[in-house]
Amino acid sequence: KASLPLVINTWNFKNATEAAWAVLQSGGSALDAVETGCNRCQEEQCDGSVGYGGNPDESGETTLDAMIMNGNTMEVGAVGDLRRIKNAIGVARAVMEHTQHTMLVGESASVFAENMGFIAEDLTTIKSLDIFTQWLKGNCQPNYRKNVLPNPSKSCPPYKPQVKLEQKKQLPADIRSHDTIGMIAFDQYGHVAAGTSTNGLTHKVPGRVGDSPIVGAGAYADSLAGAAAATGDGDIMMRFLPSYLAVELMRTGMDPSAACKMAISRIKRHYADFFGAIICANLTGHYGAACNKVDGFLQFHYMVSNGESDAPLLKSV
Ligand code: SD4
Repeated sequence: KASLPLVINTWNFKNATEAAWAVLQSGGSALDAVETGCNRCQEEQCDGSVGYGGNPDESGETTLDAMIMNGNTMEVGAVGDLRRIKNAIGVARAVMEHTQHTMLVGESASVFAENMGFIAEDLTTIKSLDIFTQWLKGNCQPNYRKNVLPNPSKSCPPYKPQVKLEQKKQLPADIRSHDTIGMIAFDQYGHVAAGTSTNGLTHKVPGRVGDSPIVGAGAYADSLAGAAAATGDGDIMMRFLPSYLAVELMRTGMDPSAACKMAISRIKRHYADFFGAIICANLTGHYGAACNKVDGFLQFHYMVSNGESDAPLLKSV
């Protein structure tokens, strides 16, 4: 049953849903709800793949990607490869509200954040250091490189090119290492917002930015059509702008579940085994989700709050 207001987010990040819902219940805007919900995950380091201290890159550093979109004004703020600042979605919102720009990246994004009053601190934790050292000690594979490039890490043996088949076989294990929060919210004023926050992929090549801060890929919102957010293998997914596609399909009147499925199958046509999922909702409060089942392995969980029950509902597809 459809009902508004509404909050939906990827994965079973229940505290984030509750935090966002509380904002809407107290008369806050969809934008505030999305920022608050995603920030809750950043603070709780949801699944180790949101916020500080997770998924270190090849050099051992945790870097963050985030975006927020106001579906009424179509303003967007985003940060990619953000370093040393914990509240990535807060910085994304500052980009939206205090600059003429849409996206800032890397070291310069961190300097901007510091100038805006965000505290600079090391995002490395004992856990992320441990993931990094285990990786150095272990197979030390520079993931997410196709081949030929030498491994720059002196402690690692020379990089052995991987064939595509081997990369595919690794997929199920990788699923655990990427669980971005993507959230969409509809408030009582008819405003729609969407946002994401993640620390990306483990052992990524430094400088790598995923789909999460890319408008139309990680998330999209339009108060005249609906909103969507995606999670999964961003290197593949950002090539297809699945969140934009889902919203555009809903604009034509397509049911949200069908729109999500079509956004996933568009990617699947080219990358049958990609890991990814999407959530979306239209202006009447109908929502849906879809994921690519790699060998039937993946069950995608998401959370919904729309006043139909006291606690957020855990859904899966
Ligand atoms: C990325 N899309 O950086 C993110 C990771 C993710 O579920 O969503 N994992 O590619």
